[in-house]
Amino acid sequence: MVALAGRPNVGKSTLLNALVGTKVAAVSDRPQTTRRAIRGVCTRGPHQLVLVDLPGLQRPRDALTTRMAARLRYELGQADAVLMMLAADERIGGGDRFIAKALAGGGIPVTIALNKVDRLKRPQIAPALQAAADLGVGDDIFPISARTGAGVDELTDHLGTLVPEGPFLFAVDQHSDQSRELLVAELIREAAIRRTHQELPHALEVVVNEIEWPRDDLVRIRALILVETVSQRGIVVGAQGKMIKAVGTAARSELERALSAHVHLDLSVRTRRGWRADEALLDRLGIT
Ligand SMILES: Nc1nc2c(ncn2[C@@H]2O[C@H](COP(=O)(O)OP(=O)(O)OP(=O)(O)O)[C@@H](O)[C@H]2O)c(=O)[nH]1
Ligand SMILES: [Mg+2]
Repeated sequence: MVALAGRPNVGKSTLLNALVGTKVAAVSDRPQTTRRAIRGVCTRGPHQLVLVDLPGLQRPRDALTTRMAARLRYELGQADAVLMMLAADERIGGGDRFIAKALAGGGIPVTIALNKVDRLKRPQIAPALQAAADLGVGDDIFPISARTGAGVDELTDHLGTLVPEGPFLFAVDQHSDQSRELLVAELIREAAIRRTHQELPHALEVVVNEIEWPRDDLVRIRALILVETVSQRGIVVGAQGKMIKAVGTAARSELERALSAHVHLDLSVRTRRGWRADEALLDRLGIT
Protein backbone atom coordinates (compact mmCIF):
# COMPACT_ATOMS: atom_id res chain seq x y z
CA MET A 1 0.00 0.00 0.00
CA VAL A 2 1.47 3.28 -1.13
CA ALA A 3 -0.24 6.50 -0.06
CA LEU A 4 -0.06 9.50 -2.39
CA ALA A 5 0.43 12.67 -0.40
CA GLY A 6 0.93 16.25 -1.50
CA ARG A 7 -0.63 19.65 -1.89
CA PRO A 8 -3.79 20.00 -3.94
CA ASN A 9 -3.26 20.04 -7.70
CA VAL A 10 0.25 18.51 -7.83
CA GLY A 11 -0.98 15.59 -9.93
CA LYS A 12 -1.68 12.74 -7.49
CA SER A 13 -4.82 11.55 -9.25
CA THR A 14 -3.19 11.91 -12.66
CA LEU A 15 -0.37 9.61 -11.55
CA LEU A 16 -2.83 7.16 -10.02
CA ASN A 17 -4.74 6.90 -13.31
CA ALA A 18 -1.48 6.51 -15.25
CA LEU A 19 -0.30 3.67 -13.02
CA VAL A 20 -3.64 1.89 -13.01
CA GLY A 21 -3.89 2.29 -16.78
CA THR A 22 -7.48 3.55 -16.77
CA LYS A 23 -9.28 6.47 -15.21
CA VAL A 24 -10.42 5.70 -11.68
CA ALA A 25 -10.03 9.15 -10.11
CA ALA A 26 -11.23 12.57 -11.22
CA VAL A 27 -8.56 15.00 -12.43
CA SER A 28 -8.97 18.72 -12.89
CA ASP A 29 -6.97 21.91 -12.71
CA ARG A 30 -9.03 23.01 -9.69
CA PRO A 31 -7.45 22.29 -6.31
CA GLN A 32 -9.20 19.81 -4.01
CA THR A 33 -10.67 17.69 -6.72
CA THR A 34 -10.19 14.44 -4.80
CA ARG A 35 -12.63 13.78 -1.96
CA ARG A 36 -12.38 10.09 -1.25
CA ALA A 37 -9.38 7.85 -0.65
CA ILE A 38 -9.55 5.84 -3.85
CA ARG A 39 -7.42 2.75 -4.06
CA GLY A 40 -6.00 2.10 -7.49
CA VAL A 41 -4.33 -1.21 -8.26
CA CYS A 42 -1.23 -1.57 -10.40
CA THR A 43 -0.17 -5.17 -10.91
CA ARG A 44 3.05 -5.79 -12.83
CA GLY A 45 4.80 -9.14 -12.78
CA PRO A 46 5.55 -10.08 -9.19
CA HIS A 47 4.52 -6.70 -7.78
CA GLN A 48 1.15 -5.34 -6.88
CA LEU A 49 1.06 -1.73 -5.78
CA VAL A 50 -2.13 -0.55 -4.14
CA LEU A 51 -1.96 3.22 -4.53
CA VAL A 52 -4.14 5.28 -2.26
CA ASP A 53 -5.09 8.58 -3.85
CA LEU A 54 -5.65 11.09 -1.10
CA PRO A 55 -7.23 14.51 -0.94
CA GLY A 56 -4.71 17.35 -0.94
CA LEU A 57 -4.16 18.44 2.64
CA GLN A 58 -6.28 21.38 3.73
CA ARG A 59 -7.67 22.93 6.90
CA PRO A 60 -11.07 21.38 7.82
CA ARG A 61 -14.01 23.77 7.46
CA ASP A 62 -17.09 21.56 7.59
CA ALA A 63 -18.15 17.91 7.91
CA LEU A 64 -16.88 17.19 4.39
CA THR A 65 -13.35 18.53 4.89
CA THR A 66 -13.18 17.17 8.45
CA ARG A 67 -13.81 13.68 7.08
CA MET A 68 -11.25 14.21 4.31
CA ALA A 69 -8.57 15.24 6.81
CA ALA A 70 -9.33 12.31 9.14
CA ARG A 71 -9.18 9.88 6.21
CA LEU A 72 -5.83 11.31 5.18
CA ARG A 73 -4.37 10.69 8.64
CA TYR A 74 -5.82 7.18 8.79
CA GLU A 75 -4.54 6.16 5.36
CA LEU A 76 -1.06 7.51 6.06
CA GLY A 77 -1.02 5.33 9.17
CA GLN A 78 -1.97 2.23 7.16
CA ALA A 79 0.49 2.64 4.31
CA ASP A 80 3.72 0.67 3.76
CA ALA A 81 5.23 3.64 1.98
CA VAL A 82 4.35 7.21 1.13
CA LEU A 83 4.89 8.88 -2.18
CA MET A 84 5.02 12.60 -1.61
CA MET A 85 4.35 14.51 -4.77
CA LEU A 86 5.58 17.99 -5.64
CA ALA A 87 4.84 20.10 -8.69
CA ALA A 88 8.10 21.00 -10.44
CA ASP A 89 6.63 24.14 -11.98
CA GLU A 90 5.76 25.65 -8.61
CA ARG A 91 7.93 26.89 -5.78
CA ILE A 92 8.09 24.63 -2.75
CA GLY A 93 5.98 26.38 -0.16
CA GLY A 94 4.62 26.22 3.35
CA GLY A 95 2.07 23.58 2.35
CA ASP A 96 4.80 21.22 1.13
CA ARG A 97 6.93 21.83 4.21
CA PHE A 98 3.97 21.13 6.47
CA ILE A 99 3.33 17.78 4.79
CA ALA A 100 7.04 16.91 4.76
CA LYS A 101 7.25 17.60 8.49
CA ALA A 102 4.20 15.45 9.19
CA LEU A 103 5.67 12.57 7.17
CA ALA A 104 9.18 12.83 8.57
CA GLY A 105 8.16 11.58 12.01
CA GLY A 106 5.85 8.83 10.76
CA GLY A 107 8.33 5.97 10.51
CA ILE A 108 7.13 5.07 7.01
CA PRO A 109 9.56 5.23 4.07
CA VAL A 110 8.96 8.36 2.01
CA THR A 111 9.79 8.72 -1.66
CA ILE A 112 9.44 12.03 -3.46
CA ALA A 113 8.09 12.39 -6.98
CA LEU A 114 8.86 15.75 -8.56
CA ASN A 115 5.98 15.83 -11.01
CA LYS A 116 5.26 17.96 -14.09
CA VAL A 117 8.91 18.07 -15.20
CA ASP A 118 7.52 18.36 -18.74
CA ARG A 119 6.90 22.00 -17.82
CA LEU A 120 10.59 22.67 -17.06
CA LYS A 121 13.47 23.39 -19.37
CA ARG A 122 16.37 21.00 -18.95
CA PRO A 123 18.64 23.37 -16.94
CA GLN A 124 15.79 23.98 -14.48
CA ILE A 125 15.52 20.34 -13.44
CA ALA A 126 18.65 20.08 -11.26
CA PRO A 127 17.79 23.10 -9.07
CA ALA A 128 14.21 21.82 -8.70
CA LEU A 129 15.54 18.44 -7.55
CA GLN A 130 17.83 20.21 -5.10
CA ALA A 131 14.91 22.21 -3.69
CA ALA A 132 12.99 18.96 -3.23
CA ALA A 133 15.98 17.40 -1.46
CA ASP A 134 16.17 20.43 0.84
CA LEU A 135 12.76 19.47 2.23
CA GLY A 136 14.72 16.93 4.23
CA VAL A 137 12.22 14.10 3.84
CA GLY A 138 12.36 11.15 1.48
CA ASP A 139 15.23 8.84 0.73
CA ASP A 140 14.84 9.01 -3.03
CA ILE A 141 13.62 11.65 -5.44
CA PHE A 142 12.28 10.85 -8.90
CA PRO A 143 11.64 13.50 -11.56
CA ILE A 144 8.50 12.43 -13.41
CA SER A 145 5.68 13.55 -15.63
CA ALA A 146 2.42 11.83 -14.83
CA ARG A 147 1.07 13.38 -18.02
CA THR A 148 3.70 12.14 -20.49
CA GLY A 149 4.80 9.07 -18.51
CA ALA A 150 8.44 10.19 -18.33
CA GLY A 151 10.21 8.63 -15.35
CA VAL A 152 7.12 6.75 -14.22
CA ASP A 153 8.51 3.24 -14.85
CA GLU A 154 11.63 3.93 -12.78
CA LEU A 155 9.45 5.25 -9.98
CA THR A 156 7.14 2.21 -10.09
CA ASP A 157 10.08 -0.21 -9.97
CA HIS A 158 11.40 1.63 -6.94
CA LEU A 159 8.03 1.56 -5.13
CA GLY A 160 7.89 -2.18 -5.82
CA THR A 161 11.00 -2.64 -3.70
CA LEU A 162 9.37 -0.89 -0.71
CA VAL A 163 6.24 -2.99 -0.27
CA PRO A 164 6.27 -6.15 1.85
CA GLU A 165 6.19 -9.65 0.42
CA GLY A 166 2.84 -11.41 0.61
CA PRO A 167 -0.23 -12.49 -1.32
CA PHE A 168 -1.83 -9.97 -3.70
CA LEU A 169 -4.58 -7.95 -2.06
CA PHE A 170 -6.59 -7.54 -5.28
CA ALA A 171 -7.31 -9.72 -8.32
CA VAL A 172 -4.78 -9.00 -11.09
CA ASP A 173 -7.48 -7.58 -13.39
CA GLN A 174 -9.00 -5.30 -10.76
CA HIS A 175 -8.30 -1.59 -11.16
CA SER A 176 -9.75 -0.10 -8.01
CA ASP A 177 -11.77 -0.70 -4.86
CA GLN A 178 -14.56 1.65 -5.91
CA SER A 179 -18.09 0.42 -6.42
CA ARG A 180 -19.49 0.98 -9.88
CA GLU A 181 -21.80 3.71 -8.51
CA LEU A 182 -18.88 5.64 -7.06
CA LEU A 183 -16.79 5.31 -10.22
CA VAL A 184 -19.71 6.59 -12.30
CA ALA A 185 -20.24 9.50 -9.88
CA GLU A 186 -16.53 10.35 -9.99
CA LEU A 187 -16.49 10.49 -13.80
CA ILE A 188 -19.62 12.67 -13.95
CA ARG A 189 -18.22 14.99 -11.26
CA GLU A 190 -14.99 15.35 -13.22
CA ALA A 191 -16.90 16.33 -16.36
CA ALA A 192 -18.94 18.88 -14.38
CA ILE A 193 -16.11 20.56 -12.49
CA ARG A 194 -13.94 20.78 -15.58
CA ARG A 195 -16.58 22.85 -17.30
CA THR A 196 -17.69 25.10 -14.47
CA HIS A 197 -15.64 27.78 -12.81
CA GLN A 198 -14.30 29.25 -9.61
CA GLU A 199 -15.88 28.13 -6.37
CA LEU A 200 -18.32 25.75 -7.96
CA PRO A 201 -16.15 22.62 -7.72
CA HIS A 202 -16.34 22.71 -3.94
CA ALA A 203 -20.09 23.07 -3.92
CA LEU A 204 -20.75 20.31 -6.43
CA GLU A 205 -21.39 16.63 -5.82
CA VAL A 206 -22.89 13.80 -7.81
CA VAL A 207 -25.27 11.14 -6.57
CA VAL A 208 -25.95 8.16 -8.80
CA ASN A 209 -29.52 6.98 -8.32
CA GLU A 210 -29.79 4.18 -10.81
CA ILE A 211 -27.63 2.00 -13.01
CA GLU A 212 -29.54 -0.41 -15.19
CA TRP A 213 -28.36 -2.82 -17.86
CA PRO A 214 -31.22 -3.57 -20.26
CA ARG A 215 -28.67 -5.31 -22.51
CA ASP A 216 -25.02 -6.34 -22.19
CA ASP A 217 -23.92 -3.42 -24.36
CA LEU A 218 -26.27 -0.76 -22.99
CA VAL A 219 -26.45 0.91 -19.62
CA ARG A 220 -28.94 3.47 -18.34
CA ILE A 221 -27.68 5.83 -15.68
CA ARG A 222 -29.72 8.30 -13.69
CA ALA A 223 -27.71 10.79 -11.67
CA LEU A 224 -28.18 14.00 -9.75
CA ILE A 225 -25.75 16.89 -9.64
CA LEU A 226 -26.04 18.62 -6.28
CA VAL A 227 -25.14 22.26 -5.76
CA GLU A 228 -25.71 24.55 -2.82
CA THR A 229 -27.42 27.62 -4.22
CA VAL A 230 -29.92 28.56 -6.88
CA SER A 231 -27.33 30.64 -8.72
CA GLN A 232 -24.94 27.68 -8.83
CA ARG A 233 -27.75 25.61 -10.26
CA GLY A 234 -28.15 28.26 -12.95
CA ILE A 235 -24.46 27.98 -13.85
CA VAL A 236 -24.53 24.19 -14.11
CA VAL A 237 -27.70 24.17 -16.20
CA GLY A 238 -26.49 27.07 -18.36
CA ALA A 239 -28.40 29.23 -20.83
CA GLN A 240 -31.00 27.08 -22.59
CA GLY A 241 -29.52 24.08 -20.79
CA LYS A 242 -26.30 24.30 -22.82
CA MET A 243 -23.94 23.66 -19.91
CA ILE A 244 -25.67 20.57 -18.57
CA LYS A 245 -25.83 19.24 -22.10
CA ALA A 246 -22.08 19.70 -22.57
CA VAL A 247 -21.38 18.07 -19.20
CA GLY A 248 -23.62 15.15 -20.13
CA THR A 249 -21.90 14.64 -23.48
CA ALA A 250 -18.43 14.69 -21.93
CA ALA A 251 -19.45 12.42 -19.07
CA ARG A 252 -21.14 9.98 -21.41
CA SER A 253 -18.02 9.46 -23.51
CA GLU A 254 -15.90 8.84 -20.37
CA LEU A 255 -18.54 6.45 -19.04
CA GLU A 256 -18.74 4.56 -22.33
CA ARG A 257 -15.00 4.07 -22.24
CA ALA A 258 -15.04 2.96 -18.60
CA LEU A 259 -18.03 0.61 -18.88
CA SER A 260 -17.43 -0.62 -22.46
CA ALA A 261 -21.09 -0.09 -23.34
CA HIS A 262 -23.42 2.50 -24.80
CA VAL A 263 -24.59 4.85 -22.12
CA HIS A 264 -27.91 6.62 -21.73
CA LEU A 265 -27.28 9.30 -19.19
CA ASP A 266 -30.11 11.12 -17.46
CA LEU A 267 -28.64 14.04 -15.51
CA SER A 268 -30.52 16.54 -13.41
CA VAL A 269 -29.33 19.37 -11.20
CA ARG A 270 -30.71 20.00 -7.73
CA THR A 271 -30.08 22.67 -5.13
CA ARG A 272 -29.40 21.18 -1.73
CA ARG A 273 -28.24 23.77 0.73
CA GLY A 274 -25.64 22.58 3.21
CA TRP A 275 -25.08 19.12 1.72
CA ARG A 276 -21.44 19.34 2.85
CA ALA A 277 -22.65 19.13 6.46
CA ASP A 278 -25.06 16.24 5.81
CA GLU A 279 -23.40 13.27 7.48
CA ALA A 280 -25.83 10.70 6.04
CA LEU A 281 -25.29 11.98 2.52
CA LEU A 282 -21.50 11.94 2.99
CA ASP A 283 -21.79 8.27 4.04
CA ARG A 284 -23.73 7.52 0.90
CA LEU A 285 -21.13 9.34 -1.21
CA GLY A 286 -18.42 7.11 0.21
CA ILE A 287 -16.73 10.06 1.92
CA THR A 288 -16.07 8.29 5.19
N1 LIG B 1 1.97 19.51 -17.44
C1 LIG B 1 1.58 18.58 -16.56
N2 LIG B 1 0.38 18.69 -15.95
C2 LIG B 1 0.01 17.74 -15.07
C3 LIG B 1 0.86 16.63 -14.78
N3 LIG B 1 0.24 15.86 -13.86
C4 LIG B 1 -0.94 16.46 -13.59
N4 LIG B 1 -1.09 17.58 -14.32
C5 LIG B 1 -2.25 18.51 -14.31
O1 LIG B 1 -2.34 19.10 -13.02
C6 LIG B 1 -3.71 19.31 -12.65
C7 LIG B 1 -4.03 18.66 -11.32
O2 LIG B 1 -3.97 17.26 -11.46
P1 LIG B 1 -4.68 16.27 -10.41
O3 LIG B 1 -4.20 14.91 -10.75
O4 LIG B 1 -6.16 16.50 -10.38
O5 LIG B 1 -4.04 16.79 -9.05
P2 LIG B 1 -4.26 16.23 -7.55
O6 LIG B 1 -2.95 16.29 -6.86
O7 LIG B 1 -4.94 14.91 -7.58
O8 LIG B 1 -5.21 17.36 -6.94
P3 LIG B 1 -6.27 17.24 -5.71
O9 LIG B 1 -7.13 16.06 -5.92
O10 LIG B 1 -7.02 18.52 -5.83
O11 LIG B 1 -5.45 17.16 -4.45
C8 LIG B 1 -4.54 18.76 -13.81
O12 LIG B 1 -4.89 19.84 -14.66
C9 LIG B 1 -3.59 17.80 -14.50
O13 LIG B 1 -3.88 17.62 -15.87
C10 LIG B 1 2.12 16.54 -15.45
O14 LIG B 1 2.94 15.63 -15.28
N5 LIG B 1 2.42 17.55 -16.34
MG1 LIG C 1 -6.73 14.34 -6.83
